[in-house]
Amino acid sequence: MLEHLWFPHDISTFGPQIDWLFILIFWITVVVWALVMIAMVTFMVRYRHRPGRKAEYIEGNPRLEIFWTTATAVILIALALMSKSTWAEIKEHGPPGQVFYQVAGKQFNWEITYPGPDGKFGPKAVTVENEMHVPINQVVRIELTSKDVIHSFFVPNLRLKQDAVPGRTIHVWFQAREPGSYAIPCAELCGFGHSGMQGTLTVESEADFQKWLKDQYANQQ
Ligand SMILES: [Cu+2]
Repeated sequence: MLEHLWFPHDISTFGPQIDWLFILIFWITVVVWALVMIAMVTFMVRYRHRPGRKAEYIEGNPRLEIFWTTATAVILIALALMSKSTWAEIKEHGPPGQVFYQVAGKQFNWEITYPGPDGKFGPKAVTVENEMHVPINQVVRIELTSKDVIHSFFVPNLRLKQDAVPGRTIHVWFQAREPGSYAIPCAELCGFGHSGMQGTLTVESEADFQKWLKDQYANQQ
């Protein structure tokens, strides 16, 4: 029951790195929150109004201020260094692609274009709305764009989220490790139909994927 309060099931090769960073930042935040709450309650009790006691004027404590500013800076810099390699792998390079798609957000659908049997995004390419099929364990590379406003391509089970921006093509990649059906909601408020903008990612065997793709080519003609 409690698993619904935590992360959706991770099927991405880079998912464990993202989850690890998230949990690390989460617990740092929990500890800081607890310390702030303890300090606040302590001060509320200690400095509460008592008849006859005179208020004191405190000018500040430079040593304490230097301490918490430095501690915050050290935590931020450490987190930046620790997340650098994950960011570089997901957003900058990553492995070479095996399957290539073009995805465009538009009010209020995901348009997924599969290359034609010739492997090109030419006249034989097929465009399907909201249905993304990928072969399992293969590196999928997507050229992501938008036809109207800003959308966000979000696959929670893949730990993948990227804005789709009109006039720009942004590359994203992923490698799905488990077969199944997963939601692709739009994660950027894009208009009145935003809440209903959702595609489906189907991760399946290479044979099932090829069969499905062949059907799409046949439907196109
Ligand atoms: Cu949207």
